[in-house]
Amino acid sequence: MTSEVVEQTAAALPLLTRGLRPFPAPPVRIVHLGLGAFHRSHQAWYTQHAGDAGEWGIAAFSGRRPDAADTLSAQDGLFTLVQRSGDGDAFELVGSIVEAVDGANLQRLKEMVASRQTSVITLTITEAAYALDGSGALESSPLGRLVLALGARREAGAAPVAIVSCDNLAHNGAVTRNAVLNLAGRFEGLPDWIGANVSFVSTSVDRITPKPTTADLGLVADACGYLDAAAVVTEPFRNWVLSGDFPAGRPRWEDAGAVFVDDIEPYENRKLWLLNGAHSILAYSGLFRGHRTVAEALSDPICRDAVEEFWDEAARHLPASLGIPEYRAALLERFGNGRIAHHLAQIAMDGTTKLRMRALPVLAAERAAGRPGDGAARMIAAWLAYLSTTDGFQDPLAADINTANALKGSKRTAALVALLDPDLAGDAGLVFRLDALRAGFATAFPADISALDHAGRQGSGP
Ligand code: CS2
Repeated sequence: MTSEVVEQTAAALPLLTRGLRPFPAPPVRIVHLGLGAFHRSHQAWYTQHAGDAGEWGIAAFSGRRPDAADTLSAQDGLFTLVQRSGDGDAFELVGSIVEAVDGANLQRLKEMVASRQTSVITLTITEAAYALDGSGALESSPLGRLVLALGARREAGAAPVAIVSCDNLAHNGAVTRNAVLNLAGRFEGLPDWIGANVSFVSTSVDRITPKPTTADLGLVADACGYLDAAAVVTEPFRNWVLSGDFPAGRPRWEDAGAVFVDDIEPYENRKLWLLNGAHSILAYSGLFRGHRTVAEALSDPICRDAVEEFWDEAARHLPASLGIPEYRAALLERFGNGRIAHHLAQIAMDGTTKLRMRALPVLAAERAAGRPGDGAARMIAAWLAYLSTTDGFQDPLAADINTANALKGSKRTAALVALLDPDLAGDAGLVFRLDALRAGFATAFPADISALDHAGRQGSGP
């Protein structure tokens, strides 16, 4: 459906609001930063499905742009979640977000964070937003704004609160604590107050949620008979593992399937390496080889083989008790759901931040065990191949990538790898190996994959 058709539909259909579809509006006790599609398909869904959902409403603040907040605000926070499986769509109204606010509205953020009712602050601000060097105006970054709002909570004398990072970072609770304390150091006594009053919860989050398209909105209009410009399409699968304290209480998310554990690290690693790592391999190798979506890339044996090889490697460093073969099988099914058009370009963004989390730990573990770590190295090689074909990428280190990209041969490879880890860039053997692995992605789509080795070269045969 084109945007023109959507506009015509808009004229013909009523807008989704709580007036059109009466829906309970629970009191706000959760403040969320980063009002994107993933927040709507994940934390907002879990909160709606908690046994005590009636006590927990969300005030969600948008990120860089006000658009999502404006759209959702016009709908009183209400939106449709389309759960798309291989054989059909299920539509559900989600009403746990009761206030949607422009992220630039610092005054409202301060009020909401300072409120005695607020017990939980959740974050989906993207991985790259945690890498702050401590300089710059606090107003211009989500964590900076959070620190200003925590200052307001201290002044208001409100009770302890939990901050829950829902971004794909290893040790996201500790990473958030460090970043927040670092920024809070600008205010006398604030780090101590945070140390005594703020708990940082670590989580591993999972639900594949592509950026919604105009066609998705048209589908919701057709199926539901209202215009919902904030609808989100997601897969039926969802997972949430959490570890940490909630000093002022929390929704009973466990009723919706969330799991609370003491040691989150194995769960984080399983998700970040197996799901997100595979995503990065598919994104870079897939885009390089002319594919657009995850399902398309997975059907290319060169890309799929690279994923399996990386999984074999990563699995050696994950506890067998986590059911790795079953997890891998489920991932193949999820990635293969061709009805979810998960665009590789969306996953390809912020490569330097993501690869540090997805490829480097497995590479380091393999090398420590005396093996080359080709599976993890191939993920980096795919990124190198992808960067040779485009300058239209988004990355926090985009300027450095462009400088490195202008170099040739192994100098280029080393300069790009240095952006991930300077020590690795000094390893001439690894740089040489990365160039060889990169060449493997250029092999034409093979008619008979059994004739190829992992690098996509014709095998010499028995
Ligand atoms: C993806 C994730 O964009 C990406 O980097 O790997 O957003 C992924 O879809 C989610 O983590 C799934 O839970």
